[in-house]
Order: sequence, then C-alpha cells, then structure tokens
Amino acid sequence: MPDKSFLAWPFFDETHRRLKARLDPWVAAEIASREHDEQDVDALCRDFVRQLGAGGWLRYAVPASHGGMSPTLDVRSLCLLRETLAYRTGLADFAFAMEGLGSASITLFGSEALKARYLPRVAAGKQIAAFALSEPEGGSDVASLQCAARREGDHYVIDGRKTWISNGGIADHYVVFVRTGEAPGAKGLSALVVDADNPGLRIAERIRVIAPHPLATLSFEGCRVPATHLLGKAGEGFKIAMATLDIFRATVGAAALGFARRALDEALAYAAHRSAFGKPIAEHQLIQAKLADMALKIDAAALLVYRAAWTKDALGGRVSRESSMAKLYATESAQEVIDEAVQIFGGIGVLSGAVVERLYREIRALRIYEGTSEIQRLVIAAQTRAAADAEREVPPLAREEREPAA
Ligand code: COS
Repeated sequence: MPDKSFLAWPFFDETHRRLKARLDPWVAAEIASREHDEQDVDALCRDFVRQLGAGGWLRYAVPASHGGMSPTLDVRSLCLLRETLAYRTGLADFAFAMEGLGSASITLFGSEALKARYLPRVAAGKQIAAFALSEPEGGSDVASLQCAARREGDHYVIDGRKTWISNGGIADHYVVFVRTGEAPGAKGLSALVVDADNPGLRIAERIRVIAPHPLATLSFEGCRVPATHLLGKAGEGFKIAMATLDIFRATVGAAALGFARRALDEALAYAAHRSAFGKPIAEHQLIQAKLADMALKIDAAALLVYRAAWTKDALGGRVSRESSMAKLYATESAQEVIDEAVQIFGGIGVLSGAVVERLYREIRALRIYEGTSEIQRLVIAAQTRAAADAEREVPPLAREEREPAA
C-alpha cells in the first residue's frame, strides 16, 4: 500500500483528504483490472476518459462555472489524482492529464462561448482534448515555432505541422499554438481551438513510443478556423502556453511520484520474501541502503510537488520556479527510484510484463515532455537570478528597515 502520511502535511485540507479517500477505492475497482492492458491504446484511452467522466473525476479538470469542482483549477487535487492514477497505470493518468492540459488554456483564456462549448463536455468525459505546441523543427524553443495562421476576414487559416501531439488521432479538439506575426519571436504567437473534424486538419502520422499512448503528427493545410476560436488576444500565445505549463508541470511531477511510490512498494514486497545467502534480501544492508534512498527521494519529490501545487492554489500568480523544481526533481528522482527497484528485482525486473519493467518504460518520457529537464533548469536559473537582481535593486536603507539588524 502506498504511503499516505503526506496527507497530514499542511499543504492539504479536509477536501483533499476526502478526495483521496473516495479516489483510492474507485481506482482499485475501476482501473486496476486494466493495468496490464497495453494492446489497443486508443480504445483504452477512450474508455479511461469515459470512466473518469462518469466517476466525476474530470470535474477536477475544469472550473465550477462550467461543470467543475472548484472556482479555479485546484492544483493539489490535480496532483493527487495524477499520483493515484499513475500508481496504478500510466495510461489512466495520461487520459486524465490530457483532459486537463488540453482544456486548461480554454479555462484560463477562453471566451465565455468557448468555455461553454468545450468545458462541460470535458468534465463529463465526452470530449477528448489535446495541446498542440511542439513542431518537427523543435519543441523546446517555443518562441521560434513556425506553424503559421493568417487572418482572412472572420477566420484564421493555418498551414504547417505539429508533432509529438498526445491524444493525436483520438482527440475531439486541439489547442494549437501558431505564429500570427504581431511581432517577432515570442510576441507573435497565438492560440486557437481547432476541432478535430475541421477541414484542412489531418493526422499525418501516428507515432509509437516505448510506453505506448495515442501520439501523432498533425498536418494543417489551408485549415480555416473561426476567429472566435482565438484564446486571449492575438500575440498572447506564448504566455498562454507558459501559464498552462506552469500548472501542469507540477502535475507531471505528481505522476512521476505515483510511479516512484509504486516502484518502492513493489521493491519492498519483493525484498521481504526473496531470500539470498540464507535470509530475505531486505535484511541485507546494501538493499536497505537502496530502500532508504528510494524513500528519501520520494518524500523530497512529494514536498516539492505539493509545495508547488499549494503555492499556486493559496498564493496564485506565476509559479514557474516552484513548478519547474517539482517537475525536474520528481521526474529525475523517480527514474532513479525505478531503476533501483529493477535492480532489487534482478532478472525478474526486466521481464516483459513485470510491473517495474513497465514503470521503467513509463517514466522515461516524463523527463522530456512539457519541457525537458534541461529547460526546467533554465527556468529555475532565470527565476533565481531575477529574484536576486530584484533584491539587489532594493535601496540599502529600505532593506535595513525591512530586516533590522539582530
Ligand atoms: N507565465 C506567464 N508569462 C510568462 C511565463 C509564464 N510561466 N513564462 C514566460 N512568460 C513571459 C515572460 O514574462 C516574457 O514576457 P515579457 O517579454 O513581456 O517580459 C515572455 O513570456 C518571454 O519569456 P522568456 O524570455 O522567459 O522566454 P524564452 O524565450 O527565454 O523561453 C523557455 C523560455 C525556454 C523556458 C520556454 O520557451 C519553454 O518553457 N520551453 C519549453 C516548452 C515546452 O515545454 N515544450 C514541450 C512541449 S509541450 S508537451
């Protein structure tokens, strides 16, 4: 059983503890039986979205004004959901996460008409959502993206390609980031909601990866989208993408945490009964050292993930630093925890179909998507330097008044 002692931390209130108490038995009853099913990922994802909608869990992905649970997205709830689903199966977590990521830009920046059209359907599990940012020429350097949209009367006309698009091929709508050219670089991007059946949008290629999930390259050729489908204002696309990722990067850390907790639990159970040199391997100090480091990394990751989530929920504003730290540490340390679990299992750990073998494949992409570990370091460095620069600019007198000498 995964450790639940963290629920007593001050980051949480009663609503979160109640959510977790309702969620655990639901996941055990509805999701656990499909945990080893990796054959038809499209059908499985559609099922998970429908189940999550019917269970009421997708209400956490949209605001209360449009069928959701709380006035704004509650990041601690999103993290608890992702952690719990990921503990059981990466694909169920993926299905939940994409409903959130593919609708959050609408929640944060959409017109009332767009919110009314898309969000209640997302909450009910009737609308599969996707977020289309990366391109064949790059995913990290968002300011240089090339997929273009030109204004023609009441429409935008999109031409170009997007790739690595999760839910590509099964989504009902895509939030697409395009170059509209108001200014060079980051200030010339916009975000449009494009329905999957919009003429001019085509699935160019399906992509298979080591932990399979629906993934595709999209092609836009003269794709005419009503101008009313613009999120925010023209030219605000970069900020819309970053503000959305600020929320979801912490939740990627939560998914990694779910994988890591599962790996530790599997390793603890195995080490308790597997014998070597006349005693269970858990009695050997080298194994104990591994278990200790795994538990330590999990707690440190949990502290960073729920610190980021609490900061967004309680203080609001930009949480780039907290969110990037959470994603970076939780995903990197989960990879290490899972690798140690495989090591404890020995040969059995690399058998196809073993839980730790699956986790080993599932964790890898989390260090890449929604900003690589290298990008998270850039964000953390930029935020840390900006804070130091701001501190230096405080006049010495004001600083003394604020921090009287001891
Ligand atoms: N919220 C709101 N505004 C933000 C923001 C955020 N989280 N992050 C940046 N901005 C704003 C900045 O304030 C700046 O605005 P001003 O010019 O008005 O001051 C503008 O956006 C540009 O910011 P910055 O100069 O920091 O951007 P960079 O071009 O240096 O790029 C990185 C920043 C590299 C961090 C960004 O491109 C990034 O996160 N890349 C990874 C993208 C990604 O996750 N790709 C994976 C695809 S999604 S699966």
